[in-house]
Amino acid sequence: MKADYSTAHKHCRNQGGYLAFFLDQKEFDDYKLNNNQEYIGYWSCDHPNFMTADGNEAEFTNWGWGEPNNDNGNEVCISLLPNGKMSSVPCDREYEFSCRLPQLCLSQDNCEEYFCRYGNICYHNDDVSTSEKPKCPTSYSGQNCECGPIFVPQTDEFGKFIEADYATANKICRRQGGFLAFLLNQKEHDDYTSSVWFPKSDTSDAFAYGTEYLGYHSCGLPTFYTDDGNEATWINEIWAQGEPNNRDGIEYCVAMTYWKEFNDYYCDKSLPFACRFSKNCQ
Ligand SMILES: [Ca+2]
Ligand SMILES: [Ca+2]
Repeated sequence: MKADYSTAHKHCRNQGGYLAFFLDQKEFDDYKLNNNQEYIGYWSCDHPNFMTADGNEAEFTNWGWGEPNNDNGNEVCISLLPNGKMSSVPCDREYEFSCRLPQLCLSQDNCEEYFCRYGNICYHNDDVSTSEKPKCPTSYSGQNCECGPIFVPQTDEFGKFIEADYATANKICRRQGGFLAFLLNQKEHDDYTSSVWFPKSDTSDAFAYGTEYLGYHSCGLPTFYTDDGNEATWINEIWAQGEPNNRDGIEYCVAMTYWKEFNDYYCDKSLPFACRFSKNCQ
């Protein structure tokens, strides 16, 4: 099957997995190369840095000579060639692809050589037909997924809000086991806006449209994704009037407005942010 990147990504997400990506050399060596050029699960909001399709910083890459070259400035995706080399490519071409699918695990022991992560799931790159979707939405826990996320504004040791660009903010949350705060519904939005508050002294237009970063990115693709790699759907209920307008063609990230609505926004500003964590419901 051939598809553009967005379609391929969605196909894998519908099975509870991601387009194939590789955490290390071992995973890459285990991967069965295709006879044709294929999409793999990486994209870039800020060349030459790439992230994996689940929103983590890409730590393993195997670039071909001269890559990633970002030809024509729109090579946001990565393809894998039959010789095992990676090259940056546009996302609207049609290539073959494989999914990285989950198997349920209780601990790292159940995963053998693979990784147990995100809600007790082993990830590997085989074509497993017995895959199961994670039981609860991201950051939800409890017997009946009744325990929702908490949102924690990030401060330094003096209690001052940390301000960072999108990629750095994303990384800071990931390193603590959370996500840059994204909101899945009106209730989460209410919880977020009542528990997270970034006081403002400047309400000028330029400022009011970017009060804090939220955990969404498009990287130039036609839809926005939450930072756990799912297509963002509720986001369409909360855009500020006239947004998303993709100003200058590079508003690949999302910020909150002063009026608590969403605005697609530049990724390289310095803004405060909150992280989304699972609650401990023991
Ligand atoms: Ca290229
Ligand atoms: Ca905008």
